[in-house]
Order: sequence, then structure tokens, then C-alpha cells
Amino acid sequence: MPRPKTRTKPKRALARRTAAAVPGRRKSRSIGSYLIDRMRALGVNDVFGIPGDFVLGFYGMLEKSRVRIVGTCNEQNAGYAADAYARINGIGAVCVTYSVGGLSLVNPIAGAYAEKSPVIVISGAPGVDERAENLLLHHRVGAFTTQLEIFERITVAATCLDDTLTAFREIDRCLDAAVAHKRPVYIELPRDRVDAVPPYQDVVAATELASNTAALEEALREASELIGHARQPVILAGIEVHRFKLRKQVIAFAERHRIPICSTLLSKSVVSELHPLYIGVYEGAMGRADTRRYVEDSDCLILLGAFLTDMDLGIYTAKLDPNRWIFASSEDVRIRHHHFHDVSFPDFVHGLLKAKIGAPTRELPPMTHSEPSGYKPKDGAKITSKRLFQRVNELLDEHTVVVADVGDSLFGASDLVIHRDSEFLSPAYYASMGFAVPAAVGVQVANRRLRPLVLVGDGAFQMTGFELSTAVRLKFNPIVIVLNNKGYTTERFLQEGPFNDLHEWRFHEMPAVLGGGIGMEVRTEQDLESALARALKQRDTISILNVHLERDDISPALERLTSSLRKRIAAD
Ligand SMILES: Cc1ncc(C[n+]2csc(CCOP(=O)(O)OP(=O)(O)O)c2C)c(N)n1
Ligand SMILES: [Mg+2]
Repeated sequence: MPRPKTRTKPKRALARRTAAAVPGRRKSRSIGSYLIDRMRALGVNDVFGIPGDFVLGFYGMLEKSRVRIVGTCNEQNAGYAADAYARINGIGAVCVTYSVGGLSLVNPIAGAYAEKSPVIVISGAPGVDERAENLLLHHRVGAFTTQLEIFERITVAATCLDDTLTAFREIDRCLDAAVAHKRPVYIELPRDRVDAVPPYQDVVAATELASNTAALEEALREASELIGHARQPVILAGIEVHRFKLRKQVIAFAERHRIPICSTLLSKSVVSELHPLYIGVYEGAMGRADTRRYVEDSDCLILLGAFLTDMDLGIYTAKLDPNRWIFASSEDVRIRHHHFHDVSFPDFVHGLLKAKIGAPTRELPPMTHSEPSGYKPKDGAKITSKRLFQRVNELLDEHTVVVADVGDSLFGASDLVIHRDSEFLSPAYYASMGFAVPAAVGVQVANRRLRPLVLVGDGAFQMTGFELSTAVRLKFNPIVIVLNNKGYTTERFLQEGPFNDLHEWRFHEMPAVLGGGIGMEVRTEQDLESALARALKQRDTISILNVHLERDDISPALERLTSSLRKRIAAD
């Protein structure tokens, strides 16, 4: 990890923050208002959550500010929505009450931590003075510090603002960490500290991560050498390319040296899937055969900001050779077996772009970006998973954001062709079911012009689908496709049993309960055509398609994975 270095030259943000501390120039700020100001400066304009008495003072302050509070049906959903908002907007926030609210955030925030999505968690809490009397206040679980201790494990920085002297500094420390590491942070705000005004209003200089120049130069020299001599280099662009806003640089680097780019499942759409150098999602046996062959035959694999997870590696069916790779991420820079310390990921990518690499002119692989499906609905044909994904592929345009939940929704979606940056969201590593519907709300809060196309299993929908209530309230227009395969189909392939069966819901009748939206039942290809046509016309409310599938009908991507795993098991 690069070392923290105190800036010597104040940057613009720092100059602004220190100027505000000059006595007499601005009235003294409370802890609550400083937190709001700093969040706004980072681009947080909306906060998800549910109030409770421990956080009401701060809610009142938020309400008077320019930050919008977006209420959700429960705190777990607020967490997923804030995570999706952060993935679109760069940073997000959620604000809840103590324990009953905060502890419901554990799962979504753990997911944001695992997949590097910077979400600021603010939790109200018992006041410092109340704590001194050790009262058995409602919502308390064991020690007053229980919730803080839990969040310390799933955030990159955590604090309780119980000390007015250090509160501003602690806010800065946590927010700077969220920005630097792209991971969630936890800020606990005792209710009697919201309006507290620190006696000293000064803020200290922010720190930033800086590379060791000699190590960076050496890493770039070795990387340039390898790339320059490579016959078939390929870039595997991971999710950190998106999180650290390095897409343009990575694409420019690829274009300059004519190097093909692929993504991982988690980073799908990190570059437009219509870019001429884009060769598909690399995911071992789960991905397309031509992409897999090109990557695995490469003599120089440039892995940028990727996590090598079982999900991204097609449940370890991938074959990537460390003897031939350049691996750079925010946690590690490795060139073959040389590990470089104190080299920051953004510095390495910027350096690559400037590096002189004498690459030979290379032949590019003859690949089509999407096999043209030539989809035409067949009269009376029952809809299948394969045909559903082919049809969905034709729907996508530059305003569609595909939000895929865990299950065959995610596997099937991996074959879709995403047109623009950041158009695909999914918990493709942490894999918590129930992400997609609340995430679609987060997407439209961040950018109302994007239209989510939600692909969600019947099981996942039953976990959080009621969050469509918020979409109806805010007049959002997601198109929600429920893959109703009568249970936990993905799990059926691992171990069949009655525990995979679900009580079937009439998903298309949700609008009656929600008081808005349209619902349609889809059994045939013709039904799908008319349902999609109605949904597309509907610009100001939600559409739900209840797509009936056979219980063992799976997408081509999941079929590829299961057949490869079957072959492996047979060979063992
Ligand atoms: C919160 C959570 N609980 C359990 C699981 C384990 N799990 C993974 S896939 C799956 C089944 C998903 O069912 P469904 O949403 O209907 O999608 P399908 O597999 O049928 O396409 C389960 C239970 C999980 N990933 N997340
Ligand atoms: Mg299912």
C-alpha cells in the first residue's frame, strides 16, 4: 500500500476548507452541519434511510439542507440503494437510527465493502451524556459500542463523534478514506452532538496517498518491456477502473497500443461493449469461448483493478498464468513475480498511458461483439430463458441500466451487450440476493434519465421487491422482469431438495398493492412482445413482467458453466 503523505501544497479543496476556518469569516459550524457540508462537497446530494429518535435531530438538519432524504421500506433496502447510487454517482450515503436501523445495514454494507463501493453510513446513537449514566436505553445491545465495533469490521474507517474537539478531524478522516479506498465508512453521531459546536473550527490538511517514485518508475519500466515484446497482450479491466475513474485512461492506453480489452463479470460495461477493442466478458468456462481462448493464449495479460474472485473466474474454471501477467490494483502491484510496494493504482495507470512502449503493430482478433441473434418472436412458442435474454439484448439503448440480481438473472445477463459506461450493475462478487430492486431505486435517484431494466429471480424478488413502492412514489419507471422459475433454480443445480421450492406469488398483481404501475403475465414469446411494448410506452411508472419459466430452464451462460463443471467432476 502506498504511504500517506501530508500535502505540502494546498489543493483547491484544502484551500477552501482551511479558509472556512479563519475566525470571523464564517460563523461557527456544528458537528452535524460540518458533516453535511463535507458530504455535499463530495457530491452526495441524496441520503437514503429511515428516521428514528436517535437520529431525528440530524434528520431535521438534513431536511433544512440541500440534501434530499429518500425514505425506503427498510434499512437493508436503503443500503442497497445507497450502494447503487454510489456506483453511479461516485459516492453515496445512508442515514439510520441506532441498532434496529444500523444493524439491518450490515449485509448491504458488507457487500459494498467487498465490491468497493464508497457508501457513507451515518447512524444516530444515544447521547454521550446518556451513556455516562449507563441507562438501559431502547435499541441498546450489550455495550453502547456494539454497533461501532461491528461496523469496524466491514468499513474502511469507523468513528463515533463523541468528542467535540476531534469531531471535524474524524469526519475528514472517514470521508477521505471512503474517497481513497472506494469502500464504505461508518460515522456514529450521538444525538447530543449534532448541534454541538467545536471550540476550534480549524481543519487539518488532508492526506493523500503518494507513490514511491523509484518503485513506480521501475514497475512501469518492467511493464513497458513486457508489453513491448508481447505477441498477444490483452487488458482485463476490473471494477477499480470504474471506481477510480480511470476508464478514459485505460481506453486511451488500449487504443494507443491496439490492445484488446475484456472485462470481468463484476466490471461488465466498464468500457462500452461496442468499443472496437472490446472482446467480451472473461469468466473462464462461463464466458464465450473466443474470449476465453484469446485471454488464456495471451503472452501478456494486463490485469487492471480486477479482483480474482471465484465468481469472476467462472468458479475457478479460468486459467490465468501469473508468469505472464501484469497485475495492478489498489491493493497490489505485481509484474510476474515481482511485487512492488508503495505504488498507487491510479499512478500506475497514468504512468502506463505516458510510458514509451515500442510495440509492434498487431493483428486484432476477428471478433464480433454480439452474435446477432436475429430474434423474431415465434407464434405460440413458450418463452424460455435463452430466448428471453436474446430479446432483452435487443432492448438496450444508451439510457438503459441493466440491474441484475443474483441467480440466473446475473448469469444470463453476462451475455448481454451493454452500450455505454456504467450500464450494468450487479452484486457479482458478494452475491447477496435482493440487491436489484432497491438498487434500481438508487440508480434513478442518482440520475433520473437512466432507465433501469431489472432482471430478478422470483426468490430474490420475494426478499426486497416491495421496494418498488418507493419507485412508484417517486414516479420512477424501471422495467422489472421477474424470472419466475418457481424457486431457487441456481441452487437446484448444486443440490436439489424441497428447500428450493417457493410459494408462488402473482408478481404481476403487485401494482394493485403498490397503488401504481402496470403488471403483465408472460408465458409465450408473443406475450413478451406485447408486455415489452406496453412497458416501453410507460414513461412515468413501473412495469412488472411476471415471466413464467420452467423450474429447470437456465440461460446459456449457466448451461456453459454447469456443463464444464460436470465434465471436471467426471474427470476427477
Ligand atoms: C441473501 C442471500 N441468501 C441466499 C443466497 C444463496 N443463493 C444463491 S442463488 C439462490 C437462488 C436464487 O433464486 P432466484 O432469485 O429465484 O433465482 P434463480 O436461481 O431461480 O434464477 C440462493 C438461495 C444468496 N446468494 N443470497
Ligand atoms: Mg427462481
